[in-house]
Amino acid sequence: MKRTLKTSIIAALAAATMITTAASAENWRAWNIHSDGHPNTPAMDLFAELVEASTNGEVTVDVFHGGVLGTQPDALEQVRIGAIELGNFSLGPIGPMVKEANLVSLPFIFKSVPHMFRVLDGEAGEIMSKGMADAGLMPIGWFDAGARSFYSQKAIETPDDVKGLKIRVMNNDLYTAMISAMGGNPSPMAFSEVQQALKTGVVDGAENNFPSFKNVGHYEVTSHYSLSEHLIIPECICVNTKKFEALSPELQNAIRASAKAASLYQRALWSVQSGQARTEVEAAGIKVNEIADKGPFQDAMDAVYDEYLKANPDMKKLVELAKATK
Ligand code: GTR
Repeated sequence: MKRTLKTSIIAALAAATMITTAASAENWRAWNIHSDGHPNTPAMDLFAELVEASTNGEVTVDVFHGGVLGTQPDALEQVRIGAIELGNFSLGPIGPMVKEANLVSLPFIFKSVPHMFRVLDGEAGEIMSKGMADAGLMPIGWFDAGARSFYSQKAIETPDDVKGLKIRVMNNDLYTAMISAMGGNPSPMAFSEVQQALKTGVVDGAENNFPSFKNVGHYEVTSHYSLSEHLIIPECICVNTKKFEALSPELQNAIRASAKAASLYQRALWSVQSGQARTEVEAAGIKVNEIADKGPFQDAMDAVYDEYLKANPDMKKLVELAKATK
């Protein structure tokens, strides 16, 4: 089934966008933090295959999985300066570099993943994409990364349960403010260090979606996953803007179409594999608790919004656009 879907995507895209004229070949390097077993890895591989097929080999992409080209904030800087051409990035660590991208890092800003995609497809998404492209990170595809929830050695049912806990977050002041607003101690840290930090008690907990919780072994060193779903953060395929714009319109179209097809494939994989990841961690002994009333968590975020919008009044429009999107 998986193979059939992938094969037909490649055939359809190659037929629709095949470039026939030969020019000088471009070989691009792509950063991916994930390894085998995570939906983004085959999606990035498919992107590379589609780019090669649809540009008739004029552009080829080598994907480096497992974060071997550096931490996410470093890789983002590398793409901005063109040392690496592209990557699959979370918008979380993009927020400190591109103000507009921080919309998605406001806790509970989206009602659901479909709502997030509707916002990205609307005016707010256009404004964000422009801000990112201006900063050197042009988004050409959007991936699903589900919702992020807390995990630790105890169940978290209310914001009070976060009090006093040291919680790992990604690099972004909004996340440190979010944890502080609940009385916890935020600890920004690279993804690759989190498992060891949880194991040795350097942090008491962290927050992520099920596939990442499972795939890098965080579930092996924690016992409870609490469905706070406080952040719904999209991911992008983001390309160095100058390199992308230096290509002919035909090549740009072929690469955009490849990113779109790879994104749809990623979303299809995600919808299946995120559920599987939950089943697997539960089978391994993780206790998953629902949080029936997320109201107290949302109320605790009022102070985060107030402070953020006071410091960034120009972000009010984006927040309003997101909230007004049905
Ligand atoms: C994952 C995401 C990564 C990285 C990681 C983290 O869900 O896919 O890009 O942001 O979370 O927590 O650092």
